[in-house]
Amino acid sequence: MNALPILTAITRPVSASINRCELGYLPRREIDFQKAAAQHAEYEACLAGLGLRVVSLAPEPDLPDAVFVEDPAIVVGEVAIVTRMGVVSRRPEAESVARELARYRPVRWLREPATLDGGDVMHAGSALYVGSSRRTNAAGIRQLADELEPFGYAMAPVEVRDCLHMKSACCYLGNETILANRAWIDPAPFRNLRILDVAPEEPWAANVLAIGESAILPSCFPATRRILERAGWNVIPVDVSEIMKAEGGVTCMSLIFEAQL
Ligand code: CIR
Repeated sequence: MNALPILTAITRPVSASINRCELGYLPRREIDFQKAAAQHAEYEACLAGLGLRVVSLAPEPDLPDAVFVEDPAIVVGEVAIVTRMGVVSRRPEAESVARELARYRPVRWLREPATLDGGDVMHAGSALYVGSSRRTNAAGIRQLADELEPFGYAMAPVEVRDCLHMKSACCYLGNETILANRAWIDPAPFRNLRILDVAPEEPWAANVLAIGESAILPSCFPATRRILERAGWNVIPVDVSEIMKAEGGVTCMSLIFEAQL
């Protein structure tokens, strides 16, 4: 008899070297490692509180961005795709993520000349929106399509500007709805979805992690919180101020998928 699938979140602790992280659009600011680690632990507790099984990978103290496990892989029901990340310094993060994913899915790898970060991929049912960004190139989008279209996923490319990843600009909330900052994306590919706009004074607020009716949102975005609550989401605010200095948000720190173990 098959066990019921369990919503699983792969995470990894903040690296002691996080102050050497990559940055795309933000100026470098000192990150308090202890505080970042504590905020990360709260984030994991929040996932566990929502009923997820949290699988924490071993730390990678010498890989500054290793906490951002969303970027090295895309996981769908049938397969896991290990990406070839857009910055060379991050590519060694993929090996350990792939090893863990191999417990749950067949694993496939993107190859040169593809570059693609998981932060540029948004699932909405069988539609996959993929941002064309400084980190994700046309070969990355094409190889991802070649891997996933045979399983029935439809790939829609999205132009991203002025931010690191597509999911800095828009995230899927469920119920055919996205939260978005339209200044940073071309909204045309989302015409079949309802768009909730972030509060204009909170351009960074679109990176939200929706799990069922709940939405994990950085606590520094109270106006967008009200917008989400009015639309019916149960918002769970988390303080990720130190993580945000590394240009990360709430989706970046986990890889979430259903697993049967
Ligand atoms: C980087 O520049 O790659 C990291 N400092 C931040 C990555 C954030 N990841 C994400 O939004 N998916």
